[in-house]
Amino acid sequence: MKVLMTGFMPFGGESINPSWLAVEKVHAPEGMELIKKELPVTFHGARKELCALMDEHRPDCVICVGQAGGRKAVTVEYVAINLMDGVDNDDVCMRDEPVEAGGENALFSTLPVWEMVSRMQGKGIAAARSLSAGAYVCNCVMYTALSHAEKTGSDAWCGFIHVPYIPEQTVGKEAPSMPLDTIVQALECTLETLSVL
Ligand code: PCA
Repeated sequence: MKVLMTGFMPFGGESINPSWLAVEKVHAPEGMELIKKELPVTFHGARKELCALMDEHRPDCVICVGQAGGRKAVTVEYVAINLMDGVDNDDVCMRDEPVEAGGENALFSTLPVWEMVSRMQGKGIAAARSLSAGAYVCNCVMYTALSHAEKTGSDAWCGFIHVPYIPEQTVGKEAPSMPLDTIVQALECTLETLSVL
């Protein structure tokens, strides 16, 4: 099985993004080929790069990972919406724009969401399903992965995982955090879930 796992560059004034720091440290289970990439926090750039990666590698599964500062748990996203809102790292400002004009309003994750959440919880990791990936670049990337798989006739499972801040990001902030190694373990749980399906 071939899995594409992506993380993101820093954004929003942060100097690190735990999503990429964690993805970098993830080990794949025996027999799994794991391709890792860091995506830019830009609506257009991230979409373009993700589609190119899916075309080049033809993965069986695409797991995109991003930071959701303020969340207490690793959250496996359930649904992506056809909406972009926010200012990205290229200073592109989206207001009420569709990810894809004429596309479905929402696309559901094709990952085994509940199985992934319960495997993480079984290891004692704070994990939950989430019903909203927001309307920023992470949601855009999740929507793009699902839509691109559908359009290219790929049966790759695609979805998104949001991770909390790591402790060094919360100095002087009232925000929850999770150690990087726990986030890495949570991401390894997602791969283990796939390998036992
Ligand atoms: N989190 C942002 C974009 C990049 C990231 O790591 C989001 O939740 O949309």
